[in-house]
Amino acid sequence: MIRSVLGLALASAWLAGCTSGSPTGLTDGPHEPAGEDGPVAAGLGPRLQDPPELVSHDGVLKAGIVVERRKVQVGNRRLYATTYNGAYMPPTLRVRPGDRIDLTMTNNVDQDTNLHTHGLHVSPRQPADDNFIAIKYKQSYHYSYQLPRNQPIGTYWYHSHAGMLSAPQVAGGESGILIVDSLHQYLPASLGAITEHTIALKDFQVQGDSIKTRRLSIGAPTQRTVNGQQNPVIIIRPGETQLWRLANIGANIYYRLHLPGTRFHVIAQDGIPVRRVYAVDTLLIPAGARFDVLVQGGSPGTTRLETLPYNSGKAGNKFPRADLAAVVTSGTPMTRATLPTEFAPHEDLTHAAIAGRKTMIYTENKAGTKFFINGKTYDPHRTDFTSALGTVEEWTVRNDTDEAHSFHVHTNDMQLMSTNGKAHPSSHGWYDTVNVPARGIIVVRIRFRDFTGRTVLHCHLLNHEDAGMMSVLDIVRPRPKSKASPGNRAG
Ligand SMILES: [Cu+2]
Repeated sequence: MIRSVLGLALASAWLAGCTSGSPTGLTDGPHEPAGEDGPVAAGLGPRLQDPPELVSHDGVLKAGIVVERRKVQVGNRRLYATTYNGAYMPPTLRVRPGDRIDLTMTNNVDQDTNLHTHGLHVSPRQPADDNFIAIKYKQSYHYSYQLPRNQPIGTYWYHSHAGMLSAPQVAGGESGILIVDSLHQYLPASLGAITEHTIALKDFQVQGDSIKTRRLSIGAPTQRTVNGQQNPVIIIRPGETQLWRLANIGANIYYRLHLPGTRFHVIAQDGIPVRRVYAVDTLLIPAGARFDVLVQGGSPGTTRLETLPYNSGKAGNKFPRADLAAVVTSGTPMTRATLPTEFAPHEDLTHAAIAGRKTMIYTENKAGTKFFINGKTYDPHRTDFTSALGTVEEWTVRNDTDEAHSFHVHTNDMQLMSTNGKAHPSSHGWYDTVNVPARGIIVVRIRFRDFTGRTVLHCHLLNHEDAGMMSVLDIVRPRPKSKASPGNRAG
């Protein structure tokens, strides 16, 4: 039932015999070329291990996810974690548009849980992406997610969305990567054999012999990992182009990614391919967000993939700089590929007819213990917003607090129109998780496609979500217009 790809065995072989080490003291001096199976340069950590994969076959991915508390390898330590299938970094689910995911989740932890397929355009109703489900201790739930043919292609993730318990469960380990294939269809033929890496960012705090899950403080020192490894080594040849799937699948913190000497060429955001590729030196990645990027190897040497300091505001947190991975450029140089510019087609809602407008106002109490949308904390039994299937709405999210939050909506992606009044380029406008700066305003547009049902929108700093910053959205069939009205689309 559970299949894993050959890459796992290879990656495990890499780890054997490698000692974990700190990259502190790295120099930019010459390194021994690291061939396909040669050792990584002395003093560096283990080679980056992509997570094992469960891959769909003949249109179906059958998977079992068991939630259990176990002592596992987490970075350079062994700690108790709430694991999926016994690992801090669980298998990547790899599917294609139109596939069905049949997934049985079994809960062996004495706390309700459930599963959210973050970013997937699937039904918010049972047995699919219904985040109101509570899987009790020792019970199983059979999820079945039918991906539509128009499911955008890129990097997604799955995680616990348990009521008021998302932060402790995701921080404890309950998150993994989900990939919709294949971005290759948009890449030029010269990049057909491109090396691809998942760079899943998870962080943990420690309490005794466990990952800390209770009374989590967003600003407390935290250990950042990549695919569950501490400072792994990524190897790239001079001139080589690689596809990196950058995904912040932790509970609460921000990353501001930087790779000295190289730019990130963004080809997809939150699993949605961009219309036009753009290049940046740094990428702000709020909790929950993903960027698929192309990077190109420079001159031989070693550098660091790092997160730069980020200050989320007076009432927020100062996240310090940290090393994430060592990037070793070595081996036979390759001819630098010309990167694509025009990438994938996507709808632009700039000139769409707007059927409704809504405003969501973020506030919080002084103590930072309660968080509100339009003055209310989350109540799963209350419906806060209603939208009609098939229509486009414009939403304004106003952050009346002195710290950054993020805005995430389930079921449908959104086009970011502006941040703080500054228009956002429509050539790369689509997201499922958008940062909302302290005292800032974002405007987004959403088309409600394909699915009706109750779903949610919320801040994806999960401490905030658990403390109230979440609302229920009901997507309903539009009221039938009079018979004389032409063009009334049946929902
Ligand atoms: Cu928040």
